[in-house]
Amino acid sequence: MGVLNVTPDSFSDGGRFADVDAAVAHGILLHQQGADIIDVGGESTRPGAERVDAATEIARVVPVISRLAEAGVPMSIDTTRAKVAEAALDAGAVVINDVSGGLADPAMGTLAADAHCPWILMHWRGHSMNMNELAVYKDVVAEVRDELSARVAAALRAGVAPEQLILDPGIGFAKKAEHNWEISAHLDELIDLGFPVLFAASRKTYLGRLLADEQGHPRPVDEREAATIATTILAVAAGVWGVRVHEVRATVDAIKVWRATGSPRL
Ligand code: PMM
Repeated sequence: MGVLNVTPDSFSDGGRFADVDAAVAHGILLHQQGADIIDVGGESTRPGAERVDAATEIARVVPVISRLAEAGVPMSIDTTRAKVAEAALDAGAVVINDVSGGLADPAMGTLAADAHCPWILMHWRGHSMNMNELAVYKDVVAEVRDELSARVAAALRAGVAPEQLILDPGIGFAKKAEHNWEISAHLDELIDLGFPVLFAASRKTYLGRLLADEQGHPRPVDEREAATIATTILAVAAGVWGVRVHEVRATVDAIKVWRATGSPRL
């Protein structure tokens, strides 16, 4: 999955693709580089981000989705709002990527049930404004697994078929660095739930902290690529279904290396 944030303030690539032509060209490039799905988002979820209204989100994503659909590019819509997801599906998106796992908008379950499309349920505890306060766990892997299972149960109650669901541990969402590492080390426990798992660590803050310089300054966002690829490939080897990244070509190269060595489980 290649990331296409059509936002002026996104965490890692914000501002670069706010222009429709530039966003469409970048989406096509990521698809040509080997991304099976392009994840189009119109609201930043970086820590502390302010929310935008649904109309703004729709105005950002729909023109880009329509043009990419015409070009034959499969897309997911990265939103927590059913209204935005519906507009995106109408414009040609084929997957709902809901970082709130259905918690932010109760109408999302009904929409996914009616649309019969894949629905990515991410582990989430609250909007980006205050999510860092919610990063409190006794056993992060067990709690993420249990909270995701509760979201699965809610989705099924809304009439969604189990085959539609994809789970995501939500790296960096209400999680400190140690929680992200713990989840990375125990992805098998999420995969054991029996649903496809998506892993999305690309360029995130905890990688910048790991690579901080001697003065403690985090590594800048655009210099976290090698660390992104390392953690992404470890997740692939652990058996995840998909990975969400900004730099598709380098990730595809790394997956080719892993496959050439016989796809070993690490
Ligand atoms: N992370 C971001 C946005 N959307 N979707 C899923 N399913 N999982 C994630 O971890 C996720 C996401 C934030 O990262 P970005 O600002 O680099 O897009």
